[in-house]
Amino acid sequence: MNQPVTFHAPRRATMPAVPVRWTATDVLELFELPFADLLFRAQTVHREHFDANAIQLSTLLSIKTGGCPEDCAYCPQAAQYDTGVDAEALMPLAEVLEAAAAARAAGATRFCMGAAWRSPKPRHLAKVAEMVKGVKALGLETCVTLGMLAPGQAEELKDAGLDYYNHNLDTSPEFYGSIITTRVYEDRLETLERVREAGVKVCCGGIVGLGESQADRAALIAQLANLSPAPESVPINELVRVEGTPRARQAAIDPFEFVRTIAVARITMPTSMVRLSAGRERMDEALQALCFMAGANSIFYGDRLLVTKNPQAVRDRALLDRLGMRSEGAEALGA
Ligand code: SAM
Ligand code: DTB
Ligand code: SF4
Repeated sequence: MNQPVTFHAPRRATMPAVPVRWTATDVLELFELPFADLLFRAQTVHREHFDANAIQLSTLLSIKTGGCPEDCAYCPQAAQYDTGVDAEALMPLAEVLEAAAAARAAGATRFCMGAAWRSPKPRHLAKVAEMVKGVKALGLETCVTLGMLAPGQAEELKDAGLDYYNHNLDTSPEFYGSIITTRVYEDRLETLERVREAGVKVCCGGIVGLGESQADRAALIAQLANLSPAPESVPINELVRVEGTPRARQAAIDPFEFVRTIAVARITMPTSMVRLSAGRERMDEALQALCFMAGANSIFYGDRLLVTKNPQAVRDRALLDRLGMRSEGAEALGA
């Protein structure tokens, strides 16, 4: 990594209308740049497309917790791991709307509802559609993450007013089988296609620190960047190591490597929102500031992610304030 690295531009198409394709090797070359050069490139790209001092705030709510039949090795909500997370029923509409109103009052602009399902049943989807309608009526952007979608389900959500569907690729195609065996990469890509075809915006990212190699991280970013178009939102999660999951004892990733992943996502997906997602609870403020300098321009905001902790909202507001950064919904910052 100390060797000077020649950067090869991605194989740009000659016709401007054809989107840029990134090979995993192109992306790996970005990862291998000296840290300061990589950050400079990421910042340059970031400032071409965004206000570098603005951060978007999304609040998460687990509307259906635990008892999931899938075997994602990182997930505290998988029924087969003993993590102390009990299976609950789908949350009543009124409770969801109460949480959404509180999130809006605290300054969030997007409300993301997550369910621990492999895929939603039709009767469940109808209830989630009601939640989407209600949250949208509060003036918030809406996002849901419900697992794999069957034909027609993305359209049903779109009709209810859904803005974004979150469905992560999580890791590289090559490493995927070591993390999840109950569904394949193709399944994930198929759901993403259904979401796109329904006219719902795509929120799709991954997890860093699962034990994958740098080449795997590069391959994940290449997969995301080559989606056509690239996802509008790209959550980059650091693994939250939860007792009882197969990845509970995973060694933590080098913090600079995490920052590199953010920077590479920013460079390869210049107009996407890149979200510094799970894992902030264990990051100090300097590291989070580096992530913002690398091009992250969104965070999960609120004291909880789905079932694990997130930094307290009051601390996040203080951090943004110290950095002279503004959030969308900044008028609520003093609240
Ligand atoms: N069940 C649905 C699915 O898997 O698509 C939706 C909810 S699932 C919890 C949403 C995402 O949360 C996963 O794709 C994964 O990227 C992320 N996630 C879950 N557990 C995590 C953990 N321990 N650390 C970091 N990210 C995690
Ligand atoms: C995403 O990429 N990260 C969020 C959201 N999309 C749904 C979930 C993070 C979950 C972290 C562990 C937990 O609290 O369950
Ligand atoms: Fe289930 Fe989603 Fe957790 Fe996988 S990540 S076990 S699909 S809730």
